[in-house]
Amino acid sequence: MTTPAIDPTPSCSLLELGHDDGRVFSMADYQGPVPRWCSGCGDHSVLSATQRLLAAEQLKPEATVFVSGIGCSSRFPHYMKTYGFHGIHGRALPVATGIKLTRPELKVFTVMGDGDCVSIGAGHWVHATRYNVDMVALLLDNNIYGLTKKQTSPTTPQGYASNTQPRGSYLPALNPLEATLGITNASFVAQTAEWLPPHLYATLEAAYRHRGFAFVRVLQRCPHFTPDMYGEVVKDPGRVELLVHENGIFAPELDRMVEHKIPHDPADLDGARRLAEPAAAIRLGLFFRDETHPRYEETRSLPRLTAREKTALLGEEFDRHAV
Ligand SMILES: Cc1ncc(C[n+]2csc(CCOP(=O)(O)OP(=O)(O)O)c2C)c(N)n1
Ligand code: SF4
Repeated sequence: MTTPAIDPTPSCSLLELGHDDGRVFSMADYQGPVPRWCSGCGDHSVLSATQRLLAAEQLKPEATVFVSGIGCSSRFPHYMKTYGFHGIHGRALPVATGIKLTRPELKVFTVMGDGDCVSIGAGHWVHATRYNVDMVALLLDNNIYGLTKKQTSPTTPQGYASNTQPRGSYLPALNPLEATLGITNASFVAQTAEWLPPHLYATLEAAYRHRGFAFVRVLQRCPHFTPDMYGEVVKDPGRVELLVHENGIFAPELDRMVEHKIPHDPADLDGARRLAEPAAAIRLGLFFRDETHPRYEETRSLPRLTAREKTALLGEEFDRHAV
């Protein structure tokens, strides 16, 4: 845990949390301790883009929550000066879902590694996508288990040697974009790369503004264990293809650098699925967005009770069954 304890009976009302109290936040207001990630780790870039976004959107630190599982990337909440929950490996999404359903006024961000999200947490990833609860879900995909020292992950390219599969990963890599686009009720699917800050920022911004579950796969370098993974792509913008559309993600600085552009309307799910298939180039942009999909929080209306009231009701219920 990184931040002050949450009072189970909040003293401020929902109205007060949303009220403009005249404070102005700078990036420093969101910055926690100096990160302990390796030098050159792509997680640094995601952290600073996120802090920039929070400052641009003037999110109140006390009304913002970062939830993670376990992994290098999951140290993220420690480095934010907001509320945070550094949870259990693979379980970030159920925790984040619970927070958002209980406190809908909070802005919720979930940060997961590829092991966390598409391996041990795969079941939660599928159902969180379908539930479409309003939050930003970041998959920081370095194609390896970093914290546990270069173990093969589901997104490790076939043939890539690791400490658990030294002769190379046996199976073709799982494609998180194709998989998410195949889940019923998926409402926002995007891909970006941490070494392209303008695109990373524009993607985070679009995800934050989406109403629903915004799934963003961030391609992330792990120079410590997989320095060769993205080497050529980082040096050569010719290996990147940008999805472009008036309703897509705009990063004008990158538009000038990247020659290869593919027109793609993010409302076109079939087109998105085709573009998500493995290709020679890395495709970045907004694959799919549809804000008309139902969100789970809209389908249920629970009375808003304090923790004390809930405990009292639970006590009454138990009493009914006591002999
Ligand atoms: C239930 C459980 N199983 C396994 C582990 C060991 N473990 C910790 S982090 C991790 C994988 C980390 O990889 P990833 O999620 O891709 O994040 P990264 O470190 O690469 O950012 C594993 C297997 C654990 N902590 N808990
Ligand atoms: S091991 Fe890799 S993912 Fe972990 S902090 Fe170092 S560079 Fe980042």
